[in-house]
Amino acid sequence: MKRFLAGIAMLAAVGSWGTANAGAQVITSLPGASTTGQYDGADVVVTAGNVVYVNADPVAQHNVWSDAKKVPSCTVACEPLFKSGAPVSAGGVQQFSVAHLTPGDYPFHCSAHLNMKGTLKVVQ
Ligand SMILES: [Cu+2]
Repeated sequence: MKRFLAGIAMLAAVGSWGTANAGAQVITSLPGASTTGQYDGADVVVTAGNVVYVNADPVAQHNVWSDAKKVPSCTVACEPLFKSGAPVSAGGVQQFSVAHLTPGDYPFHCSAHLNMKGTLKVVQ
């Protein structure tokens, strides 16, 4: 609960609960995400820097992993280009850096629910 409140505080700080806007730097999954296959705001626009992932789904554990791998030719147990961490339960808040990404579109998914998809749009 403490972590969930921290997530709420972060969302309040950036002035956005839900739809991610430029500068919000927050990806959220809402209740039923593993069924809908969606994060809240399939396209999340961020500037290079830190991104916060908040799991607001009371039912399932989720996370954010890039579809692209760190080593493109990797085929087994590949490290994603960016990831929030292992799937976290409701209230889980994770932070990860996208400072190494150049502007562009980066599709991501939940490592526990491969149907959950979104796109991180990195802008300058
Ligand atoms: Cu998931």
